[in-house]
Amino acid sequence: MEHLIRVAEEVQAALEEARPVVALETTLVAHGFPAPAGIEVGLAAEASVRAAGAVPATIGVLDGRVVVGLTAAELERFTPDARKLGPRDLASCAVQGAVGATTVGGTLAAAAAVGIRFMGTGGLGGVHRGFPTPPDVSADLGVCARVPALVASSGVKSLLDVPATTEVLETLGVPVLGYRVDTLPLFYAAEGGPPVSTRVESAREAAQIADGHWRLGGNGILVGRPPEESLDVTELIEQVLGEADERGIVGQDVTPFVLAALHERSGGETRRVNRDLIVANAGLAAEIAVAHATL
Ligand code: PSU
Ligand code: MN
Repeated sequence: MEHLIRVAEEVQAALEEARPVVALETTLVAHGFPAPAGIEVGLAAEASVRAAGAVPATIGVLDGRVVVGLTAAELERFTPDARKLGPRDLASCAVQGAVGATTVGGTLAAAAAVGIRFMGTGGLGGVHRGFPTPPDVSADLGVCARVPALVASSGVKSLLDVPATTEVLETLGVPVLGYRVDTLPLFYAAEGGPPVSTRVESAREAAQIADGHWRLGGNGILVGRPPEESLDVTELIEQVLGEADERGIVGQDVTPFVLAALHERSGGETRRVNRDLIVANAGLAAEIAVAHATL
């Protein structure tokens, strides 16, 4: 596998000694924030994982290999022209020698290949609103069904159909745990989402449930943690989605367009909340990974 995957020494040592490791994605670094802000967010998420006592493994494709544990200098290469990689794209990108930023699904696929079971991020991909033709359903959901890993998040991407996404997660057998909440956070907003399948009160409880779920043959688990500072941008999101539609913006271009417009019209508020929740979720993923290592 070495010609295809490169695992950083620190990550490899932690995995061999069964110490906690948390995977982090690069799509949010390259495409989630106006460049170069994503780099700072990625580094802050790594620091948050370390502060909670785990080893961060930021994942992306570089120089013909899937890299698990990017250095800070390598992270700087994840600019907006990086490819956005879902699980289907990892091998193609490596073979073609392009720079590839992994989504949640792409990151989990690579993490699973080396035995990492925890990840922190902003929001999971899911079912897009309005059931357009052709439909747009994130590959993140399929990977959650196939891979034994826990993802700490603030729910799913704000522009999605959140109830439809939680229905699909139920169909796929993916537990949706609310971290000290009864409903799945709506990314920027703490309240108003669909009910979670189980509320948990601590990182240890989430780790115990993950352990049980995996022993029973289950795979992905989504943990939803509300943002510290709740922002209601429901109407703004609907307005911006309408504009994207009018302009014929579809597929992978929708998220960057929406995030940029939200940022601009909220006077930078959405970007600040987005950054802070990513950093906090990385820390929660690490707390759960640490608890899991001591079960
Ligand atoms: N949430 C955000 N910004 C993002 C993403 C999620 O607020 O950029 C990214 C994540 O990497 C997620 C991906 O896995 O979007 C899903 O994209 P798609 O719907 O194309 O699968
Ligand atoms: Mn999509």
